Amino acid sequence: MSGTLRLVLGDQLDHDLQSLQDLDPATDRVLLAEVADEATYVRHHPKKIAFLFSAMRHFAAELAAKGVPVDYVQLDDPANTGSFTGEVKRALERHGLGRIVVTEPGEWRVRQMLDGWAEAFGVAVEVRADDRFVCSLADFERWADGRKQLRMEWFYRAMRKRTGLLLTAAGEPEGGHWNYDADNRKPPKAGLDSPGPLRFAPDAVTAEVLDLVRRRFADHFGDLEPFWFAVTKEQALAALDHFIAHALPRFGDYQDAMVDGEDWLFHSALSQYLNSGLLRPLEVCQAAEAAYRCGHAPLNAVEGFIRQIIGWREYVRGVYWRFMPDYGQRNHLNAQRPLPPFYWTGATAMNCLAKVVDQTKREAHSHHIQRLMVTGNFALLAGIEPKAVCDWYLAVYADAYEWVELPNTLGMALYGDGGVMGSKPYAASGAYIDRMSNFCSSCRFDVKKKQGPDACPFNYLYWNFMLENHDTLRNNPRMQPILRTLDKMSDEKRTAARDDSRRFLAKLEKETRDAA
Ligand code: FAD
Ligand code: DLZ
Ligand code: SF4
Repeated sequence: MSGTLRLVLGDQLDHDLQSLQDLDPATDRVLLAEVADEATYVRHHPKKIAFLFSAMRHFAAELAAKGVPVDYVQLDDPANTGSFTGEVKRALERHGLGRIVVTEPGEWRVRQMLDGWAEAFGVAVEVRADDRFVCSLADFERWADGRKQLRMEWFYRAMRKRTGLLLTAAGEPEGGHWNYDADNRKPPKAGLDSPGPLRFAPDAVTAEVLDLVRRRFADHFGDLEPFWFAVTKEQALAALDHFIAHALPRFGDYQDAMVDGEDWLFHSALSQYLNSGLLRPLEVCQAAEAAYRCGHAPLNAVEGFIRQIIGWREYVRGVYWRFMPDYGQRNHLNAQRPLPPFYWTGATAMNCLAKVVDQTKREAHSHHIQRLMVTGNFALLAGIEPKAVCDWYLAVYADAYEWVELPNTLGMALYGDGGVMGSKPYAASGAYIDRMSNFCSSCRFDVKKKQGPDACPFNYLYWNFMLENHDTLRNNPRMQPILRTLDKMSDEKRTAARDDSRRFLAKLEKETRDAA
C-alpha cells in the first residue's frame, strides 16, 4: 500500500493547511465528506449546514482545478456511511492507501475518533498541528504552565508581542496602552445605521446545497433562507474588505450595544469564515491594523477588534484543549434546570430574549453581548444545566465548534468552570440590558420594577442567584461588593426576590414539561 489519504475536515478549508503540504498528486488523494453524523450530533442550524457544505464543495472544486486528486462524498451518495470513520475506511480501500494525514481537529470528540484509526485500519496516522492559529497548543501549554491563574489579558499581550500587531518600532503598545476598552462600549443612540455584512447571491453550487438541506434538515431550528454567506475564500476576503471599509471605524464604540432591528451594528460577521478556514486570523488582523495605520479607523476600534481575535479567540482554544475532556462536564454552580422551550421558539414575553432568539433563528448569528448578557445571562441566573445550554449554542450559531463554543458558554457565560474563563460570573440585572439596548422600552415587563408580576424577571432572578450561590461565591474577591450589598438587604426584599423567582421559575418549569 502506498500513497496517503489527506482528510480535510469541513472547518479546515484552507489551501495552505498543514495536511495539504508535501502532497504528491501521483500517489495521494484528498478526502472531503459530507457526513450525517457531523450534521446531527447536535441539530445544527440549516444555514450553518448549507454554509459548510457549499464551502466544502467550492473548496474541493478549487483543489481539483489545481490538479489535486480529490474524493468528494456528498451527503446523498447512496454509499455514504454517514461518519468520518466509515468514509475514511472506504477511501483507504478504494485507492489502496497506506497512510492518513490530517490536521488536528477542532473538537475533542473528533480527535478521539481519529486516534482510533491507526489500530482500526492498520495504517499510519499523522496528525499535524493547525498553524491557522497564532498560538500553537504546545505554546499555550508553555504559557499556562506554572501560572496560578490564567487571564486573557496577559495572554493577549504576549500575542501582541509575538505578532507585532499594533506595536511601535520600540516594541511598545501603540498609543501607550494595551487595551482601549475604557473608550469603548457606548450605549446605543437613536439612528445608528449600520452597514451590515456583505451579502452574496447563491450560485448554482449553493442552490443545489440549499435544495439538499431543505430536504434533509427541514426539522432543524432556524431559517435556511435568505442565504447570503460567502462560500469561497475570495468572497470571504470581499466580506472582510467591506467590514474594514464600512464598520470597523465604529466597532469599538458600539461593541456592546444592542438595537432592535439592527442585527449587526458594527460587528464583522466574520466568525464563520474564520472558524471554517476561509479566512486566517492574522490576515484579518493585519487588514484591521492597516486601516489604523492609514488613518481610516481609530485605535480604540482596531485594538478592540484585534483583541477579540488574537486575544479571546486564541485564548479560548487554549483553554479548551488544556482542560478537556473533563471541562465539558464541569458544573461549578450545580445548575440543574432544563433548557426552557423559548430558546427554540422565541415565545416569551421577555422582549430581549425573544429578539435575540428571533435573530438567532433568522441568521444563525447574534453578537457577543447578546450571547453573553441576554441568553447567557438568563441561563446563568435561572440555573439552567450547562450541558443543555452548550448544546443549544453549538447547534444554533453558524460559527459554533466546540473548541470555541464550550469555553465561551460553559466558562464565560455560565461560570461553570469556576473561574477559568472569567474571574467572576457575568451576572447582570435588567439595568444592564436597559443601558446597553432599546429592548426594554417595548417589553411587557418594567425594567425599573424590582418586585411583583410586572417587574423585569432579570431583576429578581439576579438577587435570587446571589442568594442561592452565596456560599460558592463568598470567597471570590471580585464578588465582595455585590455580596456586601446582599448582606445589607432587608429580609423583606430578599423574601420578595426569592418568592418572585420561585413563582417565575415554577411557571417556566411547567412550560418546559408541557413542551416535552
Ligand atoms: P466580532 O464582534 O466582529 O469580533 C471579531 C472576531 O473576534 C469574531 O469573528 C471572532 O472570531 C472573534 N471573537 C470575538 N469574541 C470572541 C470570543 N469570546 N471567543 C472567541 N472568538 C471571539 N464565537 C465563535 O466563533 N463560535 C462560537 O461558537 C461562539 N460561542 C459563543 C457563546 C457564548 C455564550 C458567547 C458569550 C460568545 C460566543 N462566541 C463564539 C464569541 C462571539 O460571540 C462570536 O465570536 C461573535 O459574536 C461572532 O460575531 P462577529 O464575527 O461579528 O464578531
Ligand atoms: C459542522 C459540520 C457539519 C455540519 N458537517 C460536516 C460534514 O459533513 N463534514 C465535515 O467534514 N465536517 C462537517 N462539519 C464540521 C465538523 O463537525 C468539524 O470539522 C469537526 O467538528 C472538527 O472540528
Ligand atoms: Fe429584558 Fe427585562 Fe428589559 Fe424586558 S424589561 S427587555 S425582560 S431586560
